[in-house]
Amino acid sequence: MKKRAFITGITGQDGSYLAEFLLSRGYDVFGLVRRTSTVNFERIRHIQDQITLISGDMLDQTSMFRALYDIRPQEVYNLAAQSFVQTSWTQPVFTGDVTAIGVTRLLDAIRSVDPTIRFYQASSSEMFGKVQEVPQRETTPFYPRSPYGVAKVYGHWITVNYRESYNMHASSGILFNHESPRRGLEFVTRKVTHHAAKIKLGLTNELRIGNLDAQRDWGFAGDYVKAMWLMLQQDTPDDFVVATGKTYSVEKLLQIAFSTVDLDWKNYTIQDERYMRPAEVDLLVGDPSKAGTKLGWEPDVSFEQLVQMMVEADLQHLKAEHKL
Ligand code: NAP
Ligand code: F7E
Repeated sequence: MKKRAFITGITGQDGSYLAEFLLSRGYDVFGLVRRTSTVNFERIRHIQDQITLISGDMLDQTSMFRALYDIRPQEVYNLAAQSFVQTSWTQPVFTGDVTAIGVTRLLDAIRSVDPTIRFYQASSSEMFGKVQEVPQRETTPFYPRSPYGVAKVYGHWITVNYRESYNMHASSGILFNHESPRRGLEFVTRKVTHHAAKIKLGLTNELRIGNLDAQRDWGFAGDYVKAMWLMLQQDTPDDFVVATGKTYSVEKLLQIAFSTVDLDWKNYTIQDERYMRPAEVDLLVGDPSKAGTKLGWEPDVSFEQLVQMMVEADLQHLKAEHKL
């Protein structure tokens, strides 16, 4: 009998890569989708006939309970979140409700329906925020710097708590930034690669951006979803940092993206206060050695390859869209 996996956030970047990965492993894949007035299945359209979508919302526990009761999955991947850090300052309560309390709703629904279900929580390097140690590892104390980061700390600890209170197979992946051509346009990598491609094609002539000094440990989302799956294949649940171990500034990102299309980023980039944050996370760099040793996981795609892949994909999309 095929294994059944249930993914919340299946319409998001990671959800789409994870669904593809699980299909390739022979799973029956189910995904939670919330009601929207226009359909937003762009990232999963190519696999839509191979997966089953269930209507529900992280704010509505009844819908989660019903989904779990109907599907009876062996594995649940909780990827749903209000995931954009900047928005978490303008919608702090909503962010807490979805990204923090939503985790409890789901864990408790699992506990009621079938406590043997294996659970993955999408924790984040944003929990390290104002970093207390470099590089950051599983034992580094948290110091979140945004309502999003605070919500993720809650989600992380409630996952640990359900594991310890109810002996559930609940694991938390502390993933550092991971990107792809399917990344939302508001995140800095995709914003930069999309603009570099647009400028190259003559569709715009400027990029407005915030803090150029922030440093991030950026990897490829396609590599990172494999680590999620590996965590749920272990005999015992645990927490793992998933990262590349290398860090780059936003300025370096600009250099690589614009040089991919033979342009100098300095000629097109304007710093704009609107993209500065009330509290910044200056430096993130993870130590993925535990994931390497215990899961046998390591990333395949380098930062340069990632940025070039994203610029190439944006060029292709834009050419097709504008019939160039
Ligand atoms: P994403 O592209 O923003 O996707 C978020 C998903 O959550 C979307 O499918 C979204 O649905 C869904 N969602 C939001 N609110 C919901 C609600 N109330 N009910 C049901 N679904 C809801 O995020 P991602 O980059 O794939 O990240 C996946 C997870 O990993 C998130 O939890 C994120 O916080 C976490 N994370 C991401 C990174 C990263 O660098 N990408 C790093 C660490 C942790 P709609 O399509 O309807 O909006
Ligand atoms: O910002 C700086 C910004 O929005 C990265 C989410 O997936 O990863 C992501 O959170 C950095 C920050 O991602 C702009 O100030 C400069 O220092 O791409 P970002 P993030 O905030 O790191 C973590 C791990 C998650 O868990 C989150 O869900 O880039 N930056 N100028 C800018 N950022 C944006 N968005 N736009 C700018 O114009």
